[in-house]
Amino acid sequence: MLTKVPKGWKIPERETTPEHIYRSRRQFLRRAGILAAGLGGALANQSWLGALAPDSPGYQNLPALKGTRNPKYKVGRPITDERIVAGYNNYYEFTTDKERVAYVAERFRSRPWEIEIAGEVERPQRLDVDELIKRFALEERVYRLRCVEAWSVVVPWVGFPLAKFVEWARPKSTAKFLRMVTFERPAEAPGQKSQPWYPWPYHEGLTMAEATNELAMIVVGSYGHRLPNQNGSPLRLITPWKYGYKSIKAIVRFEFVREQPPTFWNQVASDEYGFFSNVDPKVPHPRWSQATETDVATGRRIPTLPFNGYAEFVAHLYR
Ligand SMILES: Nc1nc2c(c(=O)[nH]1)N[C@H]1C(S)=C(S)[C@@H](COP(=O)(O)O)O[C@H]1N2
Ligand SMILES: [Mo]
Repeated sequence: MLTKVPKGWKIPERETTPEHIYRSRRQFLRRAGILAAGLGGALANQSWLGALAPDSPGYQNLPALKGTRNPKYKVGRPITDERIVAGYNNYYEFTTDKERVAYVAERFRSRPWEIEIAGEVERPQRLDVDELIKRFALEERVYRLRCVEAWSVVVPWVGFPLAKFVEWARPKSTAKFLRMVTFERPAEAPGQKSQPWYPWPYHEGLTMAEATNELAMIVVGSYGHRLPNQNGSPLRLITPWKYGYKSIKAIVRFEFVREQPPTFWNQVASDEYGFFSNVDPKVPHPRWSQATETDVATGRRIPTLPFNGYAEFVAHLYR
């Protein structure tokens, strides 16, 4: 087990990938004869913006999408430059190289897109994503996003409260959890084809109390326009008090279920990624500390806050 926290803010991939996944991936790649150099050296602090390709694709020409700014949720940090949020992503369906996701996802077709609502609901249904979005008043909320790999950004999301969606979907009283599932299209998402050891499609879950908490949001836009592919177009979850991997992208199915559903990262490494995954600076990841995080905009290390700064809204859920 590695216990050392890397100095540079970029954590080498071998330290953030569960050990057995890292090993089986290398074996797979070696067998396939395509083991790339990868594992780039740590970038010097502060050089982040300069190191980014001048403008990664996918976000410049999207249709405008405005929401009424909701000033209730304060972050105490500037909004992160959009070039970073649209140019540095985790989206394993496409690639594990964060700086390449925008390029690999550029031609992915995220419309038309059908959403399925299933399980313990009064009326199971399928509908077009834009038909769904039309039913809700859009808000803009500026939230922190804290990845389990100890980096963070601040993003102006556009969307609506997940609680409103749940109310509209009319779950039965037997619904105890909300399960969400991402698309499975390996022909268009090379990461799904090249990484067969992952339990695709990506899937996540929340308790009904979490899903109806005021912070949980269905996000359909960012920075005043439609969501770019790399950030989860056409529709994703944002749960800002949890590590980023709970915020599942490109959802195709919402399923109300009776039992706690399995989740993608928990199935991959249950000792490292739990069901709740609330941000907690006091509980280290088995392979690195969670006490601080790198603000990707500045390269500076800042303290990590309990529940990512949202304790007043959610701590009561876990007492
Ligand atoms: N479907 C899907 N959703 C996902 C992921 C993924 O690989 N696939 N990565 C998660 C992780 S680890 C993080 S940190 C956030 C990153 O969101 P962003 O790229 O919009 O900043 O998306 C989350 N949602
Ligand atoms: Mo993450």
